[in-house]
Amino acid sequence: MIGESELIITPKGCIYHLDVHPDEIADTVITVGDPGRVPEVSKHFDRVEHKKAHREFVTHTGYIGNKRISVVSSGIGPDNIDITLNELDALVNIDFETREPKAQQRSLNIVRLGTSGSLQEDIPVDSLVASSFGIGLDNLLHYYRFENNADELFLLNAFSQHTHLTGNPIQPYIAEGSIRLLNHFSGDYIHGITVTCPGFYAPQGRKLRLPLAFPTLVDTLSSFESGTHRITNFEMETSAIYGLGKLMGHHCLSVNTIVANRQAKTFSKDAAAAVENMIRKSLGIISGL
Ligand code: R1P
Ligand code: URA
Repeated sequence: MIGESELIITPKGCIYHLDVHPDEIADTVITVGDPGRVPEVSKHFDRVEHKKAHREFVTHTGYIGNKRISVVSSGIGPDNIDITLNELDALVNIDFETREPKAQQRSLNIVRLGTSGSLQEDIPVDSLVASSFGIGLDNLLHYYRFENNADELFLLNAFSQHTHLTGNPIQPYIAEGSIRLLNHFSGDYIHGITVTCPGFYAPQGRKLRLPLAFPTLVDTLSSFESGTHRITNFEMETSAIYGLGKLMGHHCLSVNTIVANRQAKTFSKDAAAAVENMIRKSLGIISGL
């Protein structure tokens, strides 16, 4: 039995941070960083049956046709993904009455619809990227017991050799997204490796007033190549979602609208319209999964 301090259930039977009841979550979950993006997604639903909001975690569950979909905001960063993924998993895979894992485990389809910075000059602002792998420069996954498959290990070794970040005191990790979901996102979606950073400024090579410990970070990431793989973009959640999702048995994909191009030094002239384009296109795919 999982203790009251470990699995925290509110008096209304909801999970602690998301404040969502097990009946209120669908098997298809869209995660977004920005709480304000949740209604931008759910406005496309045919009907919304549940709306919840607690801290940065806003959840709407509804239907497109017969497809039940939840959209949940995680807030910014891998630390929030620890909360979001663990609580989503608890909602579907732990019995809140007995406080025991359910005998039959459910696998969610989890699709992140985020924003991101491009690391390649030929991936312009307003384009869409779907991530084959997430490489984490944060440390979240190091708190879980995690084993890489051969493809992940090969890429991680190549990345470590190229960047010399390992032990620096950064310990990069890697996790693969769902190949099945990635294959649904083709055509307009550019595929590539996404690097996840534990911050927006120095951890993404942005210099305002403070000197950078890794001033060549952007170019080092942009110039990485291994076979047909390259790093397309960076942001702040993908590797944590891929790592935890995989450990929990969920199918995860991260899709991002490029709002900044760090090589061309450009920013989208209308990021809201570009994000709306991602939402519309992606919901067309997600509702058919
Ligand atoms: C930083 O501006 C935030 O935007 C990106 C980053 O991952 C980070 O969360 O994603 P979202 O737009 O989904 O929040
Ligand atoms: N989100 C990020 O994390 N980085 C960017 O450059 C743009 C959006």
